[in-house]
Parts: sequence; C-alpha cells; structure tokens
Amino acid sequence: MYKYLTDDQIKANYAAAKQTYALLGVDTDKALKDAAAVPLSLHCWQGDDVTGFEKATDGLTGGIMATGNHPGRAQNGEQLRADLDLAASLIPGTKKVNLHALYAETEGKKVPRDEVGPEHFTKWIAWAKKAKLGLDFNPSYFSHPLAASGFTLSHADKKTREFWIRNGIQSRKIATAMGKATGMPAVNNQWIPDGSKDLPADRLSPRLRLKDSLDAIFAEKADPKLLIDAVESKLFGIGSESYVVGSHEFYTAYAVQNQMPLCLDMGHFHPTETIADKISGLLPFVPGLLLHVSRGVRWDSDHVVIYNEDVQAVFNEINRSGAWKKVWVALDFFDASINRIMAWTVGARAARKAMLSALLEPAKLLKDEEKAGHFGARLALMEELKNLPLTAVWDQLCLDQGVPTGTNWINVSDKYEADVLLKR
Ligand code: RNT
Ligand code: ZN
Repeated sequence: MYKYLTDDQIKANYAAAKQTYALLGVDTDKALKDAAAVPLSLHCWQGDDVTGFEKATDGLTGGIMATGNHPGRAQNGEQLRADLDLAASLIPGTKKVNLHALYAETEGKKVPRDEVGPEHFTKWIAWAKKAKLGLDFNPSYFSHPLAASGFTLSHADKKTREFWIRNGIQSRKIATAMGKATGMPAVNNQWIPDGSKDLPADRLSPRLRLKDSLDAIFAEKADPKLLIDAVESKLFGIGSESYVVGSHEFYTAYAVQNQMPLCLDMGHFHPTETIADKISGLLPFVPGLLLHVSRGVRWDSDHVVIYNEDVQAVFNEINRSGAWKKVWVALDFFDASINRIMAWTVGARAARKAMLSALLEPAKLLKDEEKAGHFGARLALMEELKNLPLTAVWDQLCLDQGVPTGTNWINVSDKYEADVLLKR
C-alpha cells in the first residue's frame, strides 16, 4: 500500500506555496479553479487497445499499433464504461470522453460502418449524462475491409470513397446528438490513414480527391454550440512511410480555407519536431486547435503521456497566448503493456498537471521583462520558476476535486485490477 500526506499536511503545504507564488504576482486559488475548468477528453480507445466492438477486421489496421498484452482489456461497452468510471474518479477536473464509430453498440446486429448513427450511441450518451461527462467523437476510417488498400476518403474508386464519405457524414450527426444531450459541444475529428508505403508517382490526385470528399462531408453547416469539426494531419504511419495524403500542409490549408479547427497530434511530426511553436503560428488563421496529447518514442508510438518538457511547453504557449477558449484538449495514446486504467490516469494527470503549471506561470511578468529588454531576468525567471512548489498546489487541486492525492490512486487502481480486471 502506498501512503501519502494527510489532508491537513496538504493544506499546510498549499498555504506555504501560495505565499511563494504570490511574491511573483500569481494567484494560486485562481489557477486551481482555472486548471480544473479546462475540459480534458479521455480517449476511450486506451481501454481496449483500439479494438472496438465491431471487429470487421482481424485486429487494428490503419498504420497505428498498440503493443503489449496486459490482462484485463475491456471487451464490451459495460466493461469499458466501468473502467472509464474508475479512471475518471482518479483524474481531477472537467472531463469528456472521446469515442470512435468503432464503439457503436448495435445489440448484436451487423450495422455497416456507413450506417452507424446516433441510435447506436444511446448507452454512451445516457452514461455520459449521468456521469456529467462531455463527449467527443471520431469517424473510424480503419479496421475495415474497405480500408485494406490503405486509402479511404482519397481512394481512386468512387464507390469506396462514397462509402467513407457517408461514414464521415454520419459521424457529424452522432457528434451533434452528443453535443445536444450533454450540453457541451462535441468535437468531431476526421483522421484518415490514407497513404503509401513506397514512393507514389502521383501525390496530387489523392489530395484533390481528399479535398472533394471533405467538402462533401462538411457540406452541411454545423451548429457550433453542438458540433466542432476538426481535421487531423499526419507525417507517416506503419505502411504509409513514404506518403500520407492528409499531411500537415494539406490540412493546415484546408482548415484555414474552411475556418475550422486543426488537430495537432504531438506524435505526428518528425521525431524531434515539437508542436508548441506551431500554436501561435496557427492561431491567427484558424478558429481553434484540437490537441492530441501523446508521446512518440522514436516513431509515432503513442506512448502514455508523461509530465515532460514537450507537454509543458504546449500548455505554456496556450496560457501565454490567452488561448484556453480556442483549444480543445484530448489525449491520444494506446499502451497495452501496462494496466490500462493506469495508462489513462498517468496520462490525464500529467496533462492536467501541465495545465496547472502553465496557469501558475507569471506570464505577464515574463512579458514585461521582455518588453523592457531585460532578457537576463527573463531567462533567470524561467529557470527559477522550474523549482517552485508545484506539487503542493497540485495536491490541493486533487483534494479540491475529490480525487486521490499523490500516490494514493495507485492503491485504488491495483485493487480494481485484482477485483475486476483479472477476473475478466
Ligand atoms: C492516428 C491518429 C488518430 C488515432 C485515433 C484512434 O495516428 O492519431 O487520432 O490515434 O483516432
Ligand atoms: Zn491523434
């Protein structure tokens, strides 16, 4: 059993930390409220290694991969929701749950992917309402025989393309129903795996077809109170190493032209390329950004998010740009080698901690020093800020939000693994 500080000790530490931050003009009470209010979308697919319930193919396709065989994977909606309930109880702050068309519940009926509709998500919607969770959605353009060629919305065959366009159109209807039911707009993200292993001779035609397909999907205007459309770019996938149709340039241009949020996945760029500096480069041109918070290790490996410099830099940029209302934050990783609830919880707590740390940064002070040309002080402050008592404020956030503090949550997860997961 892990032991952690008592609630009284946490409160005392917080009181001391509050004074330290106040000396820099930072209001820790406000940071606690603001950090808890940012919606964080938990991706349902960490709970079952992106398997879904439809199982139209023998395993995951689309150039993404979950490795590992830790026991206890969720195998149906009830189990996945129970696991998400437990994870949600360990993660502080406002939460949403991100679903994929693959997670439709069809009562044993075979429903073609292009006919999956809001009626197949009624259980998810009822559960989310009860648990006071928002919902987000994604059409699933993979793990399907019609995606076996590696092409979907950009496929050369019109019939195949139209099938996937219908999947895209349906996804917007499902997301709209989710937005209506939960009272929070649902972000619906379009990601396709399209691309090729080796050098294509024609890079342009698939991109022209993708543009047309997207235009058809987005033909109906969205009600922004219910539905936020986003498009996600990528550099390469397994089996699409040489060419990806929906590249960063393609979707940046598409998002700007159509004034829709662009999704930046932290694992979708060159291995040493980070996304923090892209935020202020894009914000003047797009109405918002969807972040897929992830961790690539040597490739787009979708490792569990940890509290590291890359993640911190992303949230610092959002805070310094005053862009919290223009950014939707979603997790995107899938690790099957460890307890999946721990994967969710480690990743989500890390993301929330980075949000809190960003909100505790005296951004105005840094900018004032910059304006004054006092660059030595700017750098000195950035260094000093690194050892401020963030942990004391983080513990208070967990206490305020009614979730386990410090290492205590590991005990809760271990008990659930013994009582529930290992009995599956
Ligand atoms: C794949 C994309 C995409 C998926 C999920 C399952 O590289 O990152 O977002 O991970 O939609
Ligand atoms: Zn992603």
